[in-house]
Amino acid sequence: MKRLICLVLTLILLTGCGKTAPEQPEEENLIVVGISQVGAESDWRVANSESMKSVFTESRGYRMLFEDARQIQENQIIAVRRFIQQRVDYIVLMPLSETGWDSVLQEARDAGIPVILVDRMVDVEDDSLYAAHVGSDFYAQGRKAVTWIEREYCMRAGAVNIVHIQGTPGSTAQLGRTGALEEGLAAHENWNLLAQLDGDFTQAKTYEVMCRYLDELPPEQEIDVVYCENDNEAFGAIEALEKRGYRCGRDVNVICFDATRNALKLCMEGKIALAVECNPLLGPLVDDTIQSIEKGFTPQKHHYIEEQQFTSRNLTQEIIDGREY
Ligand code: GYE
Repeated sequence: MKRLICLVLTLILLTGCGKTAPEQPEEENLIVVGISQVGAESDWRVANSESMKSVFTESRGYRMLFEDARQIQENQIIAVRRFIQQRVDYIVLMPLSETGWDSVLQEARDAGIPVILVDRMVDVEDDSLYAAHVGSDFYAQGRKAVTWIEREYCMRAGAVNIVHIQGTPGSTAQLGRTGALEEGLAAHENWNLLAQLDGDFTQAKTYEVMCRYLDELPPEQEIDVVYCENDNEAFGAIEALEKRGYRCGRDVNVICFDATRNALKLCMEGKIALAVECNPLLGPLVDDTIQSIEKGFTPQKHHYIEEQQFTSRNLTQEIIDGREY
């Protein structure tokens, strides 16, 4: 009898009889998404990764494979190849820099795996190597900053002295933001580029290069604007400037991109003059793109999100408290 009960119980378990409908999709129905992230160099990047992780969950029908390349493009190429071998359904790639992607994207295409680019772009001859791109217009962001400088210094007859701290060389965010500033410099005779430094989008590197630069600067040299290509560079620059006695918001106007919560706080305090928004919450848009491909549609090739800009004039505590990142 005992044996019989055991057998019946086993059969019930095996056939799933008596079970309520599973809440989660069956393992084999999950859409497998391989994500190759640049790294964790900035607050923006961390928020971007969180956004992906909150969307690509099993309860939402996904299995996510997440690889952090630690700011090394070669690691991303290896990750993409691994995803191809694992026969994932989609590859989501946040490319470190624009060049060097042709062969690995070709391999993904040969394997029939759609690649969705997030945040930055790739510079490839054949744009059918990726299915879609979701991100920001970095040149437009740079234009906002340049327009702000033009307005702020429109009455200045003498030089406007600018220190430019660049992001990771060759990345779309660097190219677009740098491109806009360089155009501004060319268009205004009195804009004087004091230095162009590589901050690699990190606080630590910017602090280091900025300290070194300020140490070599003649004491009488004025700095009007420090154009930082992201928030974390601004944090490092402010630290270095204040250490050398500069008053940010009075002697020097610090500009940054991203506008994450910590930058907005500094903006409200007046230490950051302008924070141009760059929205990292791209997970839901990537999800929409995948869902439309699943339904047999061709997704929009480029999806740029609308963004704003902040100064102490339009910022409120409410905006800061409501900031998700
Ligand atoms: O501005 C910066 C990051 O590509 C938009 O990369 C991204 C940039 C962002 O590390 O903080």
